[in-house]
Amino acid sequence: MTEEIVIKPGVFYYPEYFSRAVQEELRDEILSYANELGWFQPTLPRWGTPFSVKMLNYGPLGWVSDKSGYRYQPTHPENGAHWRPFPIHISRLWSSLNVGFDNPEACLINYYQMNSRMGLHQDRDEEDLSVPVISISLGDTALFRIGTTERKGPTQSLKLKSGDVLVFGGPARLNFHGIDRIYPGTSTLLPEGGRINMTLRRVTKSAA
Ligand code: MD3
Ligand code: FE
Repeated sequence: MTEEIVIKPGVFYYPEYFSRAVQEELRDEILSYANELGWFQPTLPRWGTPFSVKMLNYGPLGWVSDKSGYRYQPTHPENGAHWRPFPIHISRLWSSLNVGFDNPEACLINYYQMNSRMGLHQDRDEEDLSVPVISISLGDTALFRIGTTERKGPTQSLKLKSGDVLVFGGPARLNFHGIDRIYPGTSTLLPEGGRINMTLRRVTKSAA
């Protein structure tokens, strides 16, 4: 097993959880998937301003955002295709980390180019906020920031590298968080550079 570092209550960090070989398998799967379906461009509800991040999902439900709002749905918002099932290493991660809840239903893939950012936000579009969210980083290093349940609360920064895994649960599940910047040229994993983040989520109530 890999090292487990407790960042704060509810936040567990597993540096370089995935080997280079597994990272390459995940990369190849994601790039072939994006080649088939195309990334979608999420936009802010109401205004329609595009995010700087492109997205895709695996699993029965995927997170999408457009002019009508944020929601989970089984299909790609721009072409109606159903999301692919979870890659095996992703399903295995949930059971290996003994999350202790029903299986995840969504895996959101965020693709960051070198100038992409993600502002401080909370993840609260899921029905069951007692279930943790698991994040996997691939490609260039990112400066990640995590705060408290209040927007103005103190924050901590962490550099996320390719292969790192983070778990957010319990008291940290509703903490504000975001990506301040991507460090270009810090990884050779992605042929065009940038960073891919995957987040595994339970969307509906978990019985367990
Ligand atoms: C802390 N993604 O997709 S992953 C997101 O790197 C998102 O792409 C970032 O925030 C990224 O919503 C950060 C780490 C993460 C994910 C979910 C969390 C941190 C979290 C939920 C609660 C608290
Ligand atoms: Fe988030």
